[in-house]
Amino acid sequence: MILHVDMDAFFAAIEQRDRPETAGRPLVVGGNSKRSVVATASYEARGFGIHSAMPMYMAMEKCPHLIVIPSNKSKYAAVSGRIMTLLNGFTPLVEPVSIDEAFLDITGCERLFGSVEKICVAIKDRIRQETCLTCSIGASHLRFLAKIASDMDKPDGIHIIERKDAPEVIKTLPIKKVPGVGERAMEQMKRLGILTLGDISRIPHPILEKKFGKFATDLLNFSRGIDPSAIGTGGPMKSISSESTLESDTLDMVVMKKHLLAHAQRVGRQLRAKGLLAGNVTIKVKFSDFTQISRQTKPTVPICASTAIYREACTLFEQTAKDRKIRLLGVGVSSFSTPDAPVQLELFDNIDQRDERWAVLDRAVDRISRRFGAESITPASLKY
Ligand code: TTP
Ligand code: MG
Repeated sequence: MILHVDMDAFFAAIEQRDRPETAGRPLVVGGNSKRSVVATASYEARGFGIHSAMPMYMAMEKCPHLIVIPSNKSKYAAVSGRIMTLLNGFTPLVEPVSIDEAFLDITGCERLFGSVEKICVAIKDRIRQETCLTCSIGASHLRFLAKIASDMDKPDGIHIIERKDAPEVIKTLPIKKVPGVGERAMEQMKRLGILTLGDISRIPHPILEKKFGKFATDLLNFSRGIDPSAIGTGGPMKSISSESTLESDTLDMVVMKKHLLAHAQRVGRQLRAKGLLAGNVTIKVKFSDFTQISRQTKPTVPICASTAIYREACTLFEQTAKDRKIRLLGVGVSSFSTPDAPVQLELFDNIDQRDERWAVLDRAVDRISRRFGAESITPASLKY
């Protein structure tokens, strides 16, 4: 049995806990400048139609007495760490997937606790005692259904999808609830007449594959009640990203590339600090009308140099709409491997002298950054 534990209104709940006078009141976490967005909203604020990623000015319009608290990431990360440690007390098979959620494989624990429901209650009690926070838990024999289930009785809920009920849940599950189905996929799904996960089984595999690539196999498996992904305990990190809202919406390529470079550097620094290589580079672009796209590419070999990440990000960026004003830019990396993996040979076979020099430069810059702070050393100009 797999559990998915997801904290309720995580950042906002921590701030409400630490400021008792705000309990039960509409509160959001985020910057309070005109261009900030809401990181998350308390459930009281959600009652006013406020949600994550909403521009702050819009949130304030919807609720004039809204309490706005600046984000304190290190505090939230510390709480997250405590929660993950505590979950490890229930089973060693814990896979943290973001700052406020984790999968747990509790197969075999039922004998100790009595039933799945009792384990869920015990976990919720333990988290409440330790952190004074609530969470919601979903349970299913399938990982993807556990994630969907944790959202079904939010906040402070437990939702168990029994094995015998899974086929009916799958048949009627709105396709947008399936993890991995974003806005772009939704459009394609609509065109194919797919409204529920059950509808997937009607579509021939080659058509699904043409439209959704590798994801087609997951979709087909999910629709048949198969989810072979095990709970990975390798650690929380699946991707590293950095993004920011620009000071004003812009069409200026130089400004945008400066931002891409800054993000590529931040991401590269974190990647190298963890001794990892990235097999995927992603950019995220939000336009002035708030529509958003993300694009990804696979470098020919896994990379970790900031310049290489920047080059990939720039190529992706140049392929996207350049004639629309841009509001937000981000760069991310994923598909990690370590230099010890077999890919190493290929990596060094392919590396050219220029990349080697960049690697030396990166190492020097990383040393300076560690000593004097992340922003202490930045490039003076752009080559592009
Ligand atoms: P979520 O689990 O998506 O949201 P939540 O915990 O605030 O609310 P819910 O009860 O619906 O689970 O995200 C966890 C935290 O991640 C959230 O508290 C703040 C942060 N976050 C952002 O900073 N920006 C975002 O756009 C989202 C969705 C989350
Ligand atoms: Mg949450």
